[in-house]
Amino acid sequence: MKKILLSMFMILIMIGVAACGPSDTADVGGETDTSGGEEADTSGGEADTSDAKEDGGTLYFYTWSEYIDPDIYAQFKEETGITVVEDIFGSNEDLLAKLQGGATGYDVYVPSDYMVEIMIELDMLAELDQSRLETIGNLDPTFTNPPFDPNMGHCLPYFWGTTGIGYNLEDWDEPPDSWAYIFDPELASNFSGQITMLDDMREVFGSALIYLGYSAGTTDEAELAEARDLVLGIKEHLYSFESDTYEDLMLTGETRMSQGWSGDIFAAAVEDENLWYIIPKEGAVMWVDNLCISADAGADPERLDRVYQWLDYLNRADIAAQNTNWVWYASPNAAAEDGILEEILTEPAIYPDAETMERLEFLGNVGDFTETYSRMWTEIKAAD
Ligand code: SPD
Repeated sequence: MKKILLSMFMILIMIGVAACGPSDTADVGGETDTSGGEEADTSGGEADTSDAKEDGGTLYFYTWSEYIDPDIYAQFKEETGITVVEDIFGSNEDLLAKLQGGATGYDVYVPSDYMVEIMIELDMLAELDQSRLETIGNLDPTFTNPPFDPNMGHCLPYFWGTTGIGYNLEDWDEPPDSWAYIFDPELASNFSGQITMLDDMREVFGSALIYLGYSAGTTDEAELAEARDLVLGIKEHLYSFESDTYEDLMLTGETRMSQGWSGDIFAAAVEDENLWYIIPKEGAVMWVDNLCISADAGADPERLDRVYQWLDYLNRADIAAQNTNWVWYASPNAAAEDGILEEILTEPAIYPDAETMERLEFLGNVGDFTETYSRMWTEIKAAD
């Protein structure tokens, strides 16, 4: 079963991808301004820090919210003496805008597939020296030659997942099975003011385009305009566009349905078993997020040394399993499988079956057409 799934994934990853922060400037690694970063809490972990290693320096990690078991920071510091400072972005476009706005000092970024391709084109990433990673063999071969980063020339795959619908079982006799529950104004009105969509233009358009029967990475202006109008048609029923705390809003009951990322909803379901997640029947966006080295860290041997220790640590079988069991996303780390919870490995909305995989699509790099996405996204955001 797993083999079929992986070959489906390989086909998707080969055809799908090929087809297709904060705004202030912060020198997070510099001595003058560390405001862009937030030091990870390394004091609350279980690890005994009494005989911790001597100061191994600091590594600046720019990632998505709640995308790592926070205990890992303390464990890593205990083993290496390196302090990891975490900073958060909300979308791939936020990450790029922050860096293009002049932010420097980050050592490792976590962009998704299409953004890796863009960042490589823009010379923002250092090349990956796989010979410096003892754990490189832990990865499932399905993930080691992605078209957005041939032969992992720059990045290591971190987690993968899908963008579907989070809902509350209390509200449904039969689970929702379609994007219509969000995009059909009449159906959405049943939860008016209690629905969130991601604050992420490619994700919002991607889901809308799939619902309309188009490619999630269309470069056809008329199709994109149709998707924009679809979202405008249900905007009055949205609570907000929200990417970082939407699962918390579901936990408090303030919202009842969300366009969301698989692991976020399943991790929330650990706290409230009434929360659940589906991949709609029309299909969904899938993505692979990656650990990538910043170009400036790549030019500094001391920083690079810390970076390889961090990448190797996250890619260790036991740590990757621990991390997966906290974030509830699918792991590309084959060696971690023995340590991953059975309910994660067997959940078809986390590791979809072959039939579902056929309905998944990568967003893809749309090149200069990104400007059209941005313009129409602004029109959505600006509308009353
Ligand atoms: N908690 C945030 C998890 C981030 C998941 N990746 C998003 C991919 C967007 N294309």
